[in-house]
Amino acid sequence: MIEDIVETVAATASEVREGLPGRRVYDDAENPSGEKQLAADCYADELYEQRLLALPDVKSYASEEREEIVEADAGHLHVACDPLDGSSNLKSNNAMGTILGVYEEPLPASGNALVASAYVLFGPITTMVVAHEGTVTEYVVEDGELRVVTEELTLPDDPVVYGFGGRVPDWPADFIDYANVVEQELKLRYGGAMIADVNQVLTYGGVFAYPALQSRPQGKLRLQFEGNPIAHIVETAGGASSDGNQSLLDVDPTELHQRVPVHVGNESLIERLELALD
Ligand code: P6P
Repeated sequence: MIEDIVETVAATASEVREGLPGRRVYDDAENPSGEKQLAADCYADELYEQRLLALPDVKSYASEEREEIVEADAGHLHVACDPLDGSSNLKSNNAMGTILGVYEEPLPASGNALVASAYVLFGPITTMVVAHEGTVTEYVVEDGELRVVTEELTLPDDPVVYGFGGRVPDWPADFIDYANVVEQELKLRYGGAMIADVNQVLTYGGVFAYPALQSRPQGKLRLQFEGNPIAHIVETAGGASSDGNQSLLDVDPTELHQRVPVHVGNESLIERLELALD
């Protein structure tokens, strides 16, 4: 069940982290989103596929790093994995990690079909955040083992930080207006790996966004692998999410690698965002 998946991801993530040195080189390949793949991306992807599909409850494995879904013979849960979110941070030795969504329907699926979501953050220490059955739990991961450090993680009421992706000249005018106001109220925290930036929002309160851009109206982040799981975690922690109009969990799934504008954080900041984009 979910506990087996969480424990397997924690153990595998430790192995992935240990294997990062020496894998900072780019392979010749690209992922389905047209992004260059690091040797580390492929290494992590193969490990997660192997370990997760070996679990009896896992029916399929989908990854941001591969076009097709891999099916197992049995099981009823469908996992969507971003094996190394923010892998471009490997070159500069900044935080990154793994995102996992566990859906009870075949992919592409609505975020409302998530039964659990998690990320493993490779920061100064390795932590794991898991949303399941209405609660968010934070763990420290040591030698592949999980130790609970926060039993019911909730978003702080008073927002402190913000982080907005993309380039300012590429933001639509209505998002620029929203950003100009938020920048007067909060502190900038943007590090180029969504889970590290979202972890700051969950810790201090605030908002993270990778908005729609003029050059790419659907933004950069993938709904199945990034938007849905992170929205599930933030909403379970008492926050909100939006594609600009609605909760990310309500966005219609049309294709496995579809992109979506991502905004997550304190409810008041997300409400203001939706008003600004109206
Ligand atoms: P940019 C990492 O590549 C990622 O998918 C997210 O983790 C992160 O928030 C975003 O893209 C960073 O994008 O354009 O700032 O490099």
